[in-house]
Amino acid sequence: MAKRVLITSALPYINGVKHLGNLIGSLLPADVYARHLRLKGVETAFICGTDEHGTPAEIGAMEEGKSIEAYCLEKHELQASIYRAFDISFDFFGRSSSDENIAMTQAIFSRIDENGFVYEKSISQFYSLDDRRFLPDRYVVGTCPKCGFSSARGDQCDGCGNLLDPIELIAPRSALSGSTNLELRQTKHLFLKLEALTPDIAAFINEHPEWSPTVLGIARKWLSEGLRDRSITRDLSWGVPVNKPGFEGKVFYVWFDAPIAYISMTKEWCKLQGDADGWTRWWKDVNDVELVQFMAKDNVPFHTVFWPAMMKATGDTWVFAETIKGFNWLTYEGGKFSTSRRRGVFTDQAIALYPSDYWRYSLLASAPESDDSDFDFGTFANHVNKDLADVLGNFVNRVHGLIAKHFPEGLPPGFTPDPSLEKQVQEKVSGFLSSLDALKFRAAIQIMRSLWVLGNEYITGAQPWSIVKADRNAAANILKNCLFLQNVFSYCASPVMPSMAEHINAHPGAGDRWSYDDMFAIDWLKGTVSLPQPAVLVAKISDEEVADLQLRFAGQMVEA
Ligand code: B3M
Ligand code: ZN
Repeated sequence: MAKRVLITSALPYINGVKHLGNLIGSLLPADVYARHLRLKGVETAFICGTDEHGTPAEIGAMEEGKSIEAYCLEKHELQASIYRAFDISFDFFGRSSSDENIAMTQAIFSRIDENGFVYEKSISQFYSLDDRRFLPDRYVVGTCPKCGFSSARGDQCDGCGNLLDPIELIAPRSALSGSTNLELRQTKHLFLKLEALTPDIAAFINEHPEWSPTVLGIARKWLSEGLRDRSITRDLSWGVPVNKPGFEGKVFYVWFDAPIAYISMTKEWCKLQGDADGWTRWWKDVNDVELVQFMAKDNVPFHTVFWPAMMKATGDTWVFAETIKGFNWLTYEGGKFSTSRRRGVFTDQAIALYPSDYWRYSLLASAPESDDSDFDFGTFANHVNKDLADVLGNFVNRVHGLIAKHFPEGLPPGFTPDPSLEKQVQEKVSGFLSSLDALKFRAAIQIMRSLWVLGNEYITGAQPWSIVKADRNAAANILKNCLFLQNVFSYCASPVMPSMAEHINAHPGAGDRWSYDDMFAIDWLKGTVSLPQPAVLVAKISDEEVADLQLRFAGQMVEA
C-alpha cells in the first residue's frame, strides 16, 4: 500500500438535497473506507464538495427565484450539514465554484491548449429570441422523434432514454420561457481532441485489469466505440470563464471544471492548514499516493476517459486513479429514485426519521455493489430490528445487565482469554478487514454481523448467569471475555457506525484517536472492570411504523 491514500467521492450536484441512492452510490462507502484507513494508521485525505456549475444550478436558482450565487451558497451549506449529520468524515468539503477552482481550471486549460489538444469549431445551436440567449442542450425541450414523448430534453429523452441532439426535437421550445421563437445560429466552441488522446487512455485503462467488471465494461465500451472530440465550452454565464481571447462571455463545460475541483479542493484544504504547496504531496507524488475514487456508474466514463484524457493532455505529472469504485443503482421500492421528481427517500427526510447509524448500516448491508439493489422500508426495519437490536443490541444489553446484577461493585481482577473464542474472532476480524481493504462493503457487513452472532452464541453457551452461583470468578471471567468481544465489535463498527461504535466501546483507555491496533488489547481487562448501566442501544421499528412510512413516501411519489 502507498504511503498516502487520497479518497474522493463524486461531487454531488448543487441542485437540492440528494437521495439515499446518492448517499450509498459514493459518499457513504467513501467515508467507510476513509475511516477504515485512518483506523489502520494510513495517512488519508478524503475530499469532496458540491458541483456548482452547469445548467442544474441555473435552473434550480431560477425555480427558487434566487441569484445563482445565493442559491449555491445556501444549497452548499444545506448539503454540508446533512452530510455532517450522517457522520461523513470529509477532510474537506469544498465548492467547485471557488476562486481556487476557477484559477486551477484555467491553468489546466492553458496547458492543454499550449500542447495543441484544443481547437475551435463553429456549431449551430438554438438561440431563443425571447430569452435573448443560446440554449444549451438541456434548455431545449420538445417532442421526442423516437417515441413521441412530449417533454423530451435536448440531450436525452426521459420517455425512452435515447440520447438526442436538440435539433432532432419536434416542435422545440425553450425550457426557460416556453418560447417557440427559436432559431439556429452559429456559435464558436472549443473542442478537446479526445480522439488523439485515445492511446493514452487505452494505456491507462489497460493498466488496471483489476477494476470491477462494471467499471471496465463502461470504460472499454467508450474506447471501442471510438473516442470523439468533445466540446468543452458552453454559452452560459454561470461557470468558469474561458480564458482564451475570442471566447469572452463563454464558460467551460461543467464536466471540465468539476473533476479539477478534486485538486483545487485539496489545495484549499492544505492552505487552511498553512501549507500552500501541500496539495502537490497528494497530486504530484505519483509513487507515494494512491488515488481511490468512488462514484455511481453514470460518472464512470468521465473518470476513466474524459478527465484522465484532460490531465494527460497537460503533459504534466499527475496522480491518476489507482482504483475506481463504481456503484450500480439503488432503486426505491422497485422503481427509480429521482431527484427532479422527488421520488424516493431523501437524505434530509431520512435523517429526521432515524439515527444516522441505522441508515449507514442498512444501506451498506444492501449496497448496489455488483448489481442494482432495492431500498424498501421492510428490509430497513429488518436490518434495524433483527441485526442491530436483536443481535448486537441484545448481546451488549445482556452483558451489561449481568454485570450490573451480579457484579455491581465491578468485575474482580484477573483475566483468562478463551482461546477458541479468540481464534474464531481473529479469523472473522481478518476477513472483515480484508473485505474493507478490497472495498467489498456488503461482505464486510455480513462478517461483522456474524461476529455479533458469535457473541450471542458464546454467552448462551457459557451461561455466566448460572455459573455465577457456584463460581463467581469463573462467571466474571466469562463476562470479561464478553467485554473483549464487545470491544472488538466496537472497533469493527467504527468505520460503519461511528456513533454506535463509540457508545459500545467498553475500553476506558481508548481515547479519541482510535486505532485497530487496540482492537485486541486485553490489559484493561486484567484489573477491576466496572461499567455504567447500559442504555438501550437500538429502538425497534414497528410494523405499523413501516406501513406508515410506505404510505407516506408512496404519497410523495404520487404527488410528484
Ligand atoms: N456532479 C454528477 C453526479 O452528481 C456529478 C459528479 C461530478 S464528479 C467530478 O452524479
Ligand atoms: Zn423518446
